[in-house]
Amino acid sequence: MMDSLSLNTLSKSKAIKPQFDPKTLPISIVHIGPGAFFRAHFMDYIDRLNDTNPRFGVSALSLHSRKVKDALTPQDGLYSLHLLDQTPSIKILGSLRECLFAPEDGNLWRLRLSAPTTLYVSLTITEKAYGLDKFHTPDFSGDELTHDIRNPHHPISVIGILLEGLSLRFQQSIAPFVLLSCDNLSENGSKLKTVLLALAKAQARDQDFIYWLEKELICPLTMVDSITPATNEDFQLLACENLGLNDSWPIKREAFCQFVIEDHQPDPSLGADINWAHLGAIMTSDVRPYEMAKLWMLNATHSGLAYQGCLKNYNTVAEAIEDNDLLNYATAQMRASASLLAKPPQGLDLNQYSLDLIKRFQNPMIDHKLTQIAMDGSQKLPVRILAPLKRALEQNHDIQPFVQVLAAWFGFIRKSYQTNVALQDPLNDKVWSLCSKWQALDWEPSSLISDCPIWDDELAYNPEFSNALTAALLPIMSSINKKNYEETL
Ligand code: CS2
Repeated sequence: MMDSLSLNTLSKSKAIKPQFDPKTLPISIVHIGPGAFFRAHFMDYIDRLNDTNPRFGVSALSLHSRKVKDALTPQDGLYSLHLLDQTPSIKILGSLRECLFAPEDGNLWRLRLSAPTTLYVSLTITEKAYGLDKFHTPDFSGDELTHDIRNPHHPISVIGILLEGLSLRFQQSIAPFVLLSCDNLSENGSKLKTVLLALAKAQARDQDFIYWLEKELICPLTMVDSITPATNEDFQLLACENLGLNDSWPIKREAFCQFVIEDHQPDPSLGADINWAHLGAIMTSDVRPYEMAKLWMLNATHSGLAYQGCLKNYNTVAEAIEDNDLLNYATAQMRASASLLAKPPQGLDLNQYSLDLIKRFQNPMIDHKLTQIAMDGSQKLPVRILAPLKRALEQNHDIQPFVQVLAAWFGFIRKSYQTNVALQDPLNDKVWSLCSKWQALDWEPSSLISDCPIWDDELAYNPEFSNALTAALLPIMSSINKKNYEETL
């Protein structure tokens, strides 16, 4: 029987190990939402930092599930990271010092967020947790945020918890932590700050506190990139074998990893002085060109491959990109998106970037499930498809690839509806009901386009858009309806 990974057994593994003693790391970072992406990306930077400057232990706070706490606490916070590329490598990361679960660790999260020694709070909470509507303005109608407006001191949402932590600091005259959003949103840091301020106002917080937040809270924009498939059982077995120890939650990713951070550092005397550039991050005064290139080229194409690939019954991105039609789609998508980038990142050749992205998608070691990318479409598509689509309409550019993705998204929803597979999307009731009418062979999609909850009337009633979407929908609809019809015979 293999030993389980922990501080006691660490030396038995041949994997690369932390150069620091995890036990002695002080906690100076709190991370909210410790999913696979955070453990693959942000934590790798922090582990490398601690190898030379061991001051940055991380406390990870989960809000909705105790799975991370249950898996990693018995392992002393250690877990293995597997870089899957031509030359695979394994390292054990040691910077995660504790895992908290908000509903049962209320005192501890308050203590961590208000401690003067907590210098950074980072987040990977996905698009839906930001409390923004389709116009990107704060929307507090969701259950958690509605609860937090009434109960500011007993919050359950990420935004509410952050605000309560910041307010505890304000009361004790402690400078705010630096707040690093690591989610795939355009202008993630400024959106986060806008939502925090709006919630503070909705909770009728003290004016001085609101002013302090406005003035002192630093939320740099970031762009994060590294393809990180979810861990599944097969990978876990293989990972433990390669590690020589039982790891209850190993993480895998491609070797490519990018972190672009707005160069907006606080006063170094406050201690939040991580030299991100030394760790390989790009520091820049303008993150937007990076984030737009990545969202509009990588993420847009990912979603396109996910919905079209699922309709063709492929499982992974690597499988989908082998299909010639989908490869052609991906190339056209990247070309269309690239042509809309007003200001590409300095020194980035967009042609080469497209070729590199295709190579990354083809990585046979990465079994990136299309269904993982397909989830939360109502939250992801506005950022990666609708934003460039609107620009394409304004500038009279090719809208075909964007429209093709939206048509495939509807097809994907319709197929899930038909096969009774639950749709993982916060707006699933709304989008399902739209597609439920999609039964009759002669059904036509105008109501689908006018009632879709993810875009506004301006887009819905744009004839160029609605005609193109109708044309792209017809073959998908008739093929799904035909299959449905044949199955009922
Ligand atoms: C993907 C991203 O799941 C998705 O929506 O497009 O998670 C993608 O893999 C990452 O942004 C890559 O950095």
